[in-house]
Formats: sequence, structure tokens, C-alpha cells
Amino acid sequence: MLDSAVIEVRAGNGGNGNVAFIREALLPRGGPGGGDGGHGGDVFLVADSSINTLTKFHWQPHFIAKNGSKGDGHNRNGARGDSIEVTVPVGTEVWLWEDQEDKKLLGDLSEHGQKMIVAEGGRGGWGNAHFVTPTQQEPLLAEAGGEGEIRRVRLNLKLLADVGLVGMPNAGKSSILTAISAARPKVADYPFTTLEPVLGVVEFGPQAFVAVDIPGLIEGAHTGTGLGDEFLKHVQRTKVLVHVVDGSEDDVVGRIKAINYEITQFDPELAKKPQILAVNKLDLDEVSVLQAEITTELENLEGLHSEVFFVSAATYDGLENLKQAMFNLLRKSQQNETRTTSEASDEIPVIRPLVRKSSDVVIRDSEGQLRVVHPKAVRLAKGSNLELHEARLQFHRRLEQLKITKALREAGMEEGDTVLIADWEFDWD
Ligand SMILES: Nc1nc2c(ncn2[C@@H]2O[C@H](COP(=O)(O)OP(=O)(O)OP(=O)(O)O)[C@@H](O)[C@H]2O)c(=O)[nH]1
Ligand SMILES: [Mg+2]
Repeated sequence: MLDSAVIEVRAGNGGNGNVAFIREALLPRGGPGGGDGGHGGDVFLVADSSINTLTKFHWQPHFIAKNGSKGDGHNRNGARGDSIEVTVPVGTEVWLWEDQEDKKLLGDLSEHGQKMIVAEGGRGGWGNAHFVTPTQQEPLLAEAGGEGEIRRVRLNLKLLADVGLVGMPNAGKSSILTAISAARPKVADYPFTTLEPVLGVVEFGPQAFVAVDIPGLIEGAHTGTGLGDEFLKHVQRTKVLVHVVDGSEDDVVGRIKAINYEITQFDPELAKKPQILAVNKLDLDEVSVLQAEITTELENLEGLHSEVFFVSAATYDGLENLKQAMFNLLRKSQQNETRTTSEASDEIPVIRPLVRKSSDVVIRDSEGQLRVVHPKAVRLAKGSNLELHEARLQFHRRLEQLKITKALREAGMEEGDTVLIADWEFDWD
């Protein structure tokens, strides 16, 4: 069973660089003092073992990091925009999602604490102090901040069960899964209705976890009686077992012991997992009248440390408490796990998927006009006041240095042609 969600991530834009001058005795305008803009914040995905599903992304699919601040006079640089970290379950695959389809696998967050950058913040624009040259002591140029990446990614998660429902046939395991999740396993009043494991996402407030319902076990399952005990392997990786027993049957306690014996025979480690006992069918009179008696018997049962809940999958009675107990145990086991893995997480390298960026310098737009798309030139055109004649001269010199003039000629530019850069139009001469 696959859980999936499409999210949109927006990194912050870089702040604009500043044009300013500091008064100095010999220079009429003083030395340049325009500070740089701060970098825009990045968006990271971080694998977190305390999250089990992608359910939360169906309500909250947008993530936006902060923009960098603009640079100021006196060489004051703008602040960096805050990055954000979006937590996802361990085992999440991240796909670049474009035109309604998966375009490229960006990576797989397979370890607790592992990080991936999914949208990179725009770089902060340079202030005019960067554009000083031996022949140009009064630069009027500055860069606008770069745009933060905007991306749609699809998250895919192969669901692993956190909680396993075990018990005898007809106990009501599938009925309970139906009552607490959107899963619809077959329910019927004959034994061995369930023949294959069924997963369901159980929502619990803003959290969610995954439960698995498996075929019933009977006494002697470990020797192959009934459907055998093979299906127990589907609960071996769960963190909590919910042992469901039909309260209306004779010898409830004997049945519980028999199933626990089968579990121990299959794998003693499995028997050590935290277990919750759910005595089902409380809506039936024969169960409610025996509730006190069964409780006492279970309390006196040696070696049984399970919490006991009387529930009814038919009337939902007691199911909220049962869910709460599953969730509490789950959280406890996850906290233990997080504690043991958190120290290592600093050493896990951040995944930096390479998404090819265009390396174009000059393009022809749909109307056949030449447009400069070189990012440095575009930032400079956006960040400088090219209304000023002197700034325009400096800008053209810069285009020469960046070999953009050459690229324009190679692209067929002739005297008198109009060239577009960001919002500016130049008639080349
Ligand atoms: N009265 C009553 N009947 C229930 C309750 N829960 C389940 N049942 C009935 O018990 C029968 C067995 O329920 P299932 O949910 O199929 O039981 P199961 O444990 O999944 O059984 P297998 O798949 O065969 O292992 C069905 O007829 C259900 O309608 C309950 O709380 N009260
Ligand atoms: Mg069933």
C-alpha cells in the first residue's frame, strides 16, 4: 500500500544589493558602501521516525521559506532568510513532479535525521562595493537578489505497519480495523475470512499511524493448523501488537494464552513486543456481564503485562481509548528509537539532488527578439538604475566582461537591433 502526496516548495528570494557611497576626502562621492542582500532561505525535507504517514500533507501542501533582506548603506549586508525543514516519514521517496507526472527521482530519505534540499534559496545580490575596478572607483551597479526555486515534488511512501492486529478467527480484527481506519477488509461470521494482510491508516488527531490486520491464528498454528503462522511475519516489524479476543466465547483467558503461546513459538522476540488486549463484542450482554470477572482473571494471570480494553467494533464503544493506547505505546517505542539514532544524524550528508538548470546566455523569444537570460546579467539589470547614463555605460562594460556582447553577436545581433534584458530594452549601437 502506497501513500503519496504532491507538495509545493518555495525557497526564499535573495535580497537586493545596494548602491551607496561613503564620504571620503578625495573622492567626490566617497567609496562605494552598498551592502549585499542576504541569501534566501532553503527548503529541506528531513526524515523523522516519529512520523508514519503522509496524511498531514493532504491538509498542508505548501511550504515557503523566508526571503533574504536587502543590503544597506555603510556596507551593511542584509540578513539571510530563514530556511525551513519539513519533516517526512523515514522511507519517503521524493520525485520531481511536472505536468502531472513523476519526472525524476530526487532521492530517498531512508534514515532518521537524513536531509534533502528540495528548493534552494536565491543568492543575495551584490552591492556596488563588489563592482569597484582599478578604472572604476564609483560603481553605480548592484544586483537584484536571485529568485528562490519553486518546485512541485511528489512524496511516495511504502507504508509499513506500526501496529499489528492478531487473534483468533472471528474475534473481530477486521471489524476493528474497519472502525478505526478507512480500510475495508472483508468481515464475515465464519472463520478465516481474512486471507491476506490488509493495511489501514489510523488518524489520531493531527497524527496518524498504520495498522495491519492479518488472518486469524488458532491453537497449533505453529505446526500448520488452520492457515498456519506464516502471516505473523507481517507483524514482525510492527512496534505494537493489539491482541483481539472475542469476549463472548467460552474461556477468554485460555484463548489469550493459546494465541500468546503461538506467537512465542513463531518468534520469542515478537512475543516481547508491547501488547494491548482488546476484548471485543462488548455490545453483547454475555460480554458486558462478564467484564468484571474477566478483568480479575486477567489481572491474576501470571506473565501478562498488557493493558486491557473492552471494546465493541459494532458500536465503537471503547475504540477511542484503544486508539489512544496504541498511539501512546507507539510514541514510547519511537522515542526510544529516536534517542538511539539521533546522535548519528549529524554525520548523514545532506542529499543535494542535481536538477539541471539552463545554461543559456542569449535566447530568441517568441517574437524573434534577442533576450539575455544569463542570470548575472539579469540580476544586474534588475538591481541597477539603468536610467542613469553612467550606470548604463558601466552595465555595457560589464556585459563585455561577461562575454555576453560576444554571445549576442554570435546569435546574430546587428547594429540597431533591440535587445531585451529583464525589463530593459536596448537598441544596440
Ligand atoms: N456483536 C458484535 N459482533 C462483532 C463485533 N465485531 C465483529 N463482530 C462480528 O464478528 C464476526 C467476525 O468479524 P471479523 O471482523 O470478520 O473477524 P476477524 O477477526 O477479522 O476474523 P478472521 O478474518 O476470520 O480472522 C463478524 O460477523 C462480525 O460482524 C462486535 O463488536 N460486536
Ligand atoms: Mg478478518
